[in-house]
Amino acid sequence: MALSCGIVGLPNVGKSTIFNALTRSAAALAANYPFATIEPNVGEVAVPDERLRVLQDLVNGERVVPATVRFVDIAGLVRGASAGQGLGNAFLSHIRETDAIAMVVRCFEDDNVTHVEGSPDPARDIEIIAIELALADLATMQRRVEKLEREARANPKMRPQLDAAKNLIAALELGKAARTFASGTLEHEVAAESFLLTAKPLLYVANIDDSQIGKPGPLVDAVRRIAEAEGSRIVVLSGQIESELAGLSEEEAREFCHELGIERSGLDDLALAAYDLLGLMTFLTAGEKEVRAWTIAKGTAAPQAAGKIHSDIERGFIRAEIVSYDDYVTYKTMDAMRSAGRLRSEGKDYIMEEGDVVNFRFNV
Ligand SMILES: Nc1nc2c(ncn2[C@@H]2O[C@H](COP(=O)(O)OP(=O)(O)O)[C@@H](O)[C@H]2O)c(=O)[nH]1
Ligand SMILES: [Mg+2]
Repeated sequence: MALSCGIVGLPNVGKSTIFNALTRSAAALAANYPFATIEPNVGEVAVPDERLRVLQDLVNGERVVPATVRFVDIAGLVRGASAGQGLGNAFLSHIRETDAIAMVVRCFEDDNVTHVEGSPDPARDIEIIAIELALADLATMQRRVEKLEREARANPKMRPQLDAAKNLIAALELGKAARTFASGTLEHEVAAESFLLTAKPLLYVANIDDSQIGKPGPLVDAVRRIAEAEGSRIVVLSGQIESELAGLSEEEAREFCHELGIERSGLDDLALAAYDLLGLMTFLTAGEKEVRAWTIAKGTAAPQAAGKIHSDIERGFIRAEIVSYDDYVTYKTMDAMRSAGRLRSEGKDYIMEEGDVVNFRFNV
């Protein structure tokens, strides 16, 4: 299963606008690749990668296939969701199925668009969502503690698990997210095993109006302060502008960005940030037929990376011939890379690095 990033937030903050722009621009930019929407609310989005075009020029590649990241548009969460308000637990279970969270925070003012709480207030709006997620996790952990207490009575070895679960409850009651426990701690492990919502990595999306482009107002500052305090990332974009950009050709979009004084679409920033948040990285293949970015989890070994291309390559793996992207661009031809000693031969224990350009050798 591909990892996915859920788009969450209060109703009417621009989640669907951003989701639709993401999937529409992906479809428009890569007409030769079946992106599109998998289900109405699940979309596969291209991860922008300048390196592909550079490699394409070098090897005279016919086409380019970018890496993708999967987004899920989740219906709005309201105050009381954990107690069944709105669609309540159905929303929460949709979030549970995702691997990371992009929380959209409304930073645009528009009297024509109702705000469920009256008017945008990022700190309060973020807190409402955070509290609902924490309350849902509390209920999960309370059931878990009951079970662990029975288990610990029969088997004292379960004691540390039980203690960790109780520590998680104490933290959640203080409004702290489970993700604040560092990886390597037992609390972190128990939280992941329990699929806690607040254990998922999170980034903030500040949805601004066009008047704030290039000069973000106090609402964005409020989101930024919260993100910084938590060590979370923030992406600032305008859902409305992005949905206009998504309908344009690449050329027109570049011109429009130029007029607005922005370098590129905020959606690119979002796709990149989500990719990183999910712990994903890219290796590259460069052939005449196709120059392609492949997605793997950080820390993946060469044979499993090969398996992304085809299970036969993983099964018959002999070695990986690798050049780093930078060397590829510097030396340009295989011969030059080889004589400069930049072409490495790596075995089955090699851990792939970002931007490795790879040719796998395998037995059929
Ligand atoms: N002014 C303004 N309106 C927006 C922006 N983004 C979304 N909207 C509007 O807000 C309303 C709710 O947006 P929607 O994406 O359906 O919100 P969701 O409930 O979070 O999925 C729609 O009428 C959008 O056109 C924005 O950046 N600026
Ligand atoms: Mg929506």
